[in-house]
Amino acid sequence: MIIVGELINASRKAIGEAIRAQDAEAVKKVAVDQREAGANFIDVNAGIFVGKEAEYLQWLVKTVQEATDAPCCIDSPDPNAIHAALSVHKGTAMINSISLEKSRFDSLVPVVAGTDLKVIALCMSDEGMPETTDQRLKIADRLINGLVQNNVPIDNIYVDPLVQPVATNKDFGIEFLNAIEAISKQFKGVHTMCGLSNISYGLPNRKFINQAFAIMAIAKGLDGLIINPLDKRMLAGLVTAETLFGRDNFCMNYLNAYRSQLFEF
Ligand code: THG
Repeated sequence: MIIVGELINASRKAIGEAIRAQDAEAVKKVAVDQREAGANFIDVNAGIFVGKEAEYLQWLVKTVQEATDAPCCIDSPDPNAIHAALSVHKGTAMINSISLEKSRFDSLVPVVAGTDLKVIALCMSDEGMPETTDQRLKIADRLINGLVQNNVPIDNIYVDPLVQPVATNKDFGIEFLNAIEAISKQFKGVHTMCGLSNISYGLPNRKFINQAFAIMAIAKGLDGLIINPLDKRMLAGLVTAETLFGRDNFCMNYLNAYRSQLFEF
């Protein structure tokens, strides 16, 4: 399971303020806390700063890398901001994300071609956001093939089928879950990744919904999550779900998590 820590996102009030004030210590603390909680990548997102996004994203990458050894997951819909952030990143970053939108695809394929960068392939096209399993599969197929043909190893591709709020359509949960299952089965060796919180948009007690959804997605094969790694209840649920899904020899991960107190709540 790959965990991407989501907390360094300018849409969160404290982070937006820290970026605006160039408060490196505040950002570093959130990076270190997430790394110590088990994050494999630290997501960095400065998307609210129109016109300054590239500059701020570069600053976030530098600041995070001064504080931790974790690589960044560079989160922006703007290829230029991603280019800028990558130019200062040390080691192997994850790009969040490429999609089938033509300008985004054409701009980012040359960046990942023949490299060892990890890349999130977001199921979105110029026709908009997919709603059904089938629409997601068609986009995933074109994205995976396009990347593989450009010498991106399948093991470096993380397909994000795109979570949509279940409050707007009762089938948005199941269509996403079935997409995870179909993608994992049809494209052997590819990874899957998702941000969870959209599923609960507009509903009360969102944490509870996000956790239930994460566990259901793991039971369909999901192996990457963009989450708040400081949420111990969420992490306990994820570790347990992986053990139950057959990904934990001799229940060692479960037992280690129990003993380490990392997952106590
Ligand atoms: N897929 C991919 N990337 C993504 C997403 C995705 N990046 C952004 C987002 N979705 C995941 N990141 C976050 C970061 C922070 C929060 C949610 C998702 C967050 N949300 C608070 C909440 O849900 O209650 C509200 C914000 C706040 O704290 O003020 O913190 O799907 N590839």
